[in-house]
Formats: sequence, structure tokens, C-alpha cells
Amino acid sequence: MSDRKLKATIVGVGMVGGTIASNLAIMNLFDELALIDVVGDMAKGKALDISQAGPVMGYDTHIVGGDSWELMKNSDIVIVTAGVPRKPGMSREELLGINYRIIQEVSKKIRELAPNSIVIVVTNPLDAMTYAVYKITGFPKNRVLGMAGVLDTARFRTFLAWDLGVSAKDISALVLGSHGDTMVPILSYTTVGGIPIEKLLPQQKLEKIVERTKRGGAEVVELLKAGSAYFAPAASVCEMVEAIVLNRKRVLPCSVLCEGEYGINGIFIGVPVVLGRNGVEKIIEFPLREDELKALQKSADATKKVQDEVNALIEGNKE
Ligand code: A3D
Repeated sequence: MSDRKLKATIVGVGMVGGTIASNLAIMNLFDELALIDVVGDMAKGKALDISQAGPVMGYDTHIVGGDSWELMKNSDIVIVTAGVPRKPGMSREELLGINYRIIQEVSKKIRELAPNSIVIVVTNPLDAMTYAVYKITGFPKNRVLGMAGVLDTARFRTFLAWDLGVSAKDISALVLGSHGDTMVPILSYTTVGGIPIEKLLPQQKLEKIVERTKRGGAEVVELLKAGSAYFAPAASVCEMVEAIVLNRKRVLPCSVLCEGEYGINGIFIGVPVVLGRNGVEKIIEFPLREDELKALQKSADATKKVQDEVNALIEGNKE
């Protein structure tokens, strides 16, 4: 038997990161979890608190926390949730300048201390920050991906289930594109127990649900008053982590580098991928309805603008 231990690090253990850490401990996927935050004592405190839930919840994962980057050493998976969340009325793109500086520092440390890891990015603006991690770490494209599509799809499934009065488990759906106002819920492939959604709900109703999905994050931000959603985002990250660690070959929408797929080139955007031990094992390309393909490409154009700003920041930092 191999004595190789599986290790995950979460960088930024605020609301999303802390919830991910607790979920991952409960899921018993790793031998070791490292929690890193600039607020070192808070990370230490969360590590202690989550450890102490172990005897009750039935896990004995070794959990450490602090502000030392060394804690990340030799991680198999690094989850990046360091950054500032949105305030009411703020767009995700407005976070770019502040969060880029954080992502830059984090990426350099990942490159140095966890050079073989698979990195899952959560920090907003999501697609552009995932691109920044990809550029700065220099990792191959299969090892850098962003979480957004799983969350957006979960929100879409929830709203559809409420409207239909059925279990959300029986709704199979896909939300593609950028994590923002231009996201594209793919109605033509959404089914309820195998039945196409467009046969069950009128167009007007579907449009309302699509709109609510697009504002899903903002709706929570407005209600929380401080900070943004964290339970559903954390659950979504954990679904991706499980698919990778257990080599499940799950088909999930993730923000990944497109190189020609769907007519999109050089841009990180949400598309369906197969997730397994190698991270992003494959992008699944399938024929979309013309209006949906156009919407996806429009979403990619919007992401490109933010990605260009990241390029300018990277260039600026070289001088
Ligand atoms: P919050 O609770 O503020 O946690 C962020 C943590 O990052 C804090 O504990 C900070 O101390 C820490 N931090 C800041 N700078 C650094 C640094 N340089 N190194 C290490 N740690 C640092 O925010 P949150 O957990 O609610 O959100 C975190 C990020 O995730 C934000 O950018 C959110 O916008 C984003 N987010 C994305 C989604 C998606 O669906 C993509 C969903 C929810 C949140």
C-alpha cells in the first residue's frame, strides 16, 4: 500500500473557503487540509474548530491553518477563495483591481510550493481570475479551472424545481458562458426526468427563471447585506473536487481555456468538461441552438474584455 497522502489547500478561508474546508472534511476525501489566510489566527481558529467537529461528524482529517505559505507545500489540489466579495450594487468586474493583486501573489506561491497541483479558482471576477492563475502559474490548461457553472446550474435547477413542484435532483441542466450577466442557461438541453423543459413550462415562465438565475448571486448579496453567497458556492466547489479526487469523469460546466471550441479562442469561459484525476480531461463540444451559440460567443466577448485588462495588469507588473 502506498503511504502517499492526499492533501488540499484552501487559500482564503473566509465565508466560502471556511465552508469548503468543513465540507471537505465531512466528505473524507483528504488526509490533510491546509487553511491559509492573511488573517493567520482566523485560519488557525477555523482549522481548530473544524478539527473539533471531527469526532462528532466522523472524520479524522489532519487540518492545519495559518498565514504561512509553507502550509501549502506539495498539495494535490489548491482552492483559491482569497479575495474581496461583492457589496450590494457592485458588479463582479469591479473587484478586478483589488483581487488581481491577491491572485498574483497566491499564484506565485502555488507555482513555487505546489507545482503539481490542480487549481480550482473561486475568486471573482471568476473567468478573468482563472485566466490570471493560468498565466502566472504557467500550469498546463488541464490543471487550472474555475468554479461558476456548477453553481449557476444549481441555482437554475433549484428555481425550475420550485416552479414545477418536483425534485431538483431530477432536473438535468447546463449553464454555460461567463459567470456574470451574460451567462447562458441552455434551455434546449434542460430536461426534467428526461422530458425537455420547453414541453413543461411556457416560454414566458422560462424567461423569468433564466433572469432570476442570472441575478442569483445578486439576490443573495442584497439579502445578506454583507458579503456574498457561500453555502452553494462551497458545495459546488466540493462537487468538482470529488470528481477529480475520485476520478469520477463527471460532466460539469467549468471555466476552462477554450482553444477553438464553440468558436472561442484563448478565453476562459464556462463550457461542459469531463473532470477526472487529470483535472480537465476533455472539453465536450456539442451542437447548440443558433441563439444559444451566439449568446455563448457574446459572453466570451464580454470575458475577453476583462481578460485583456488582466493582460494589461500582467504586462504592467513586468516593468
Ligand atoms: P471573504 O469571506 O471576505 O473571504 C475572503 C478571504 O480571503 C478573507 O478571509 C481574507 O482575509 C482572505 N484574503 C485576502 N487576501 C488574501 C491573500 N493575499 N492571501 C490569503 N488570503 C487572503 O469572501 P468570500 O469567502 O465570501 O468570497 C471569496 C471570493 O470568492 C470573492 O472574490 C467572491 O467574490 C468569490 N466568490 C465567487 C463565487 C463564484 O461563484 C465564482 C461565489 C461566491 C464567492
